[in-house]
Amino acid sequence: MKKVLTIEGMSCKHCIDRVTKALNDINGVKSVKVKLKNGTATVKLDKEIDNDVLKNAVEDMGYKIVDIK
Ligand SMILES: [Cu+2]
Repeated sequence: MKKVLTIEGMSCKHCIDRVTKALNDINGVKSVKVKLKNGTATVKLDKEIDNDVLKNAVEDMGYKIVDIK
């Protein structure tokens, strides 16, 4: 299972690392691939995770989620 997060505010490799770590730390997240150019994070999940959990993890880091598919 997979979700694609569209994130506003990422501007450099440091941002990629922070977002990747924040998402990886969530129980049930198997892998995270952030594409800076597209402003997206593709998250592979071991189990269903509520969109709010993903959103809060990223927004706690100071970025903004504009879409989750
Ligand atoms: Cu940055």
